[in-house]
Amino acid sequence: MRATPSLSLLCLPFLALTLAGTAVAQDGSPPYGGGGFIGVQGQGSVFFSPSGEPFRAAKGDPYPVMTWFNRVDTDHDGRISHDEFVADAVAFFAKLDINHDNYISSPENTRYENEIAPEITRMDPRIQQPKIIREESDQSADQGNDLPNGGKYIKQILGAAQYGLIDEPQPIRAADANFDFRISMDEWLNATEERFKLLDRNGDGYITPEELPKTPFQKYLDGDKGKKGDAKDGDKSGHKKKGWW
Ligand SMILES: [Ca+2]
Ligand SMILES: [Ca+2]
Ligand SMILES: [Ca+2]
Repeated sequence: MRATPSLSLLCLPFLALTLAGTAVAQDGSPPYGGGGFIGVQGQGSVFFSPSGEPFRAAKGDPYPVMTWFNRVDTDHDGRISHDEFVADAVAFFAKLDINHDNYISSPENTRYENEIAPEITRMDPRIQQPKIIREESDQSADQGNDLPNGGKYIKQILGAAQYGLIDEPQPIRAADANFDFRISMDEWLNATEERFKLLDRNGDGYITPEELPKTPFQKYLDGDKGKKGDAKDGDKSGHKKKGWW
């Protein structure tokens, strides 16, 4: 079931997230981290770590993906080892687990959505959404034919995925493998393992800066600067994007 995290982790959790987002928008609670929140007004930039931790940067400052990277790379060898990656994930779990019972409970997750990562409850209009609809489900076939769009699916970039390396709109909920609305440490470590595997593209046990895909928001920033057209004929040129979007 966890073999295809980009999909299986995605659908269910986000339904609940959407509801939560409605509540957030209404109460207008103040942002976490004092003024770093970019919202839809477009101040600064934000990066979401694979564990769902936001890193924010002021407008004009470098995109904060390397802020995360360098913090995780505790031995400063320029790459993130498996252990470093896990340590970072566990540290973030501890930040979320307010009552230290080794679970991220539903209220603790709500706090995450409302206070720590309010960006994930909104759709950032600057993110370029895919028009369609990859046909990557062809292999697993069957399921497609009954769908209204003829087996293709529209996969929007939502939540934390807008600012992240992995297509997980809500990285906390995504770890809830047994759907009991709380995240055990085991679930968290399993999700962390999957994330490491996704990001360590060449499988050598390290994540290097070169391996990191650009986040959708980062692509927006690049496009804003350089206006390079984003691969209309990418398929023909054989420059097929590797990865999950
Ligand atoms: Ca390292
Ligand atoms: Ca807890
Ligand atoms: Ca669970």
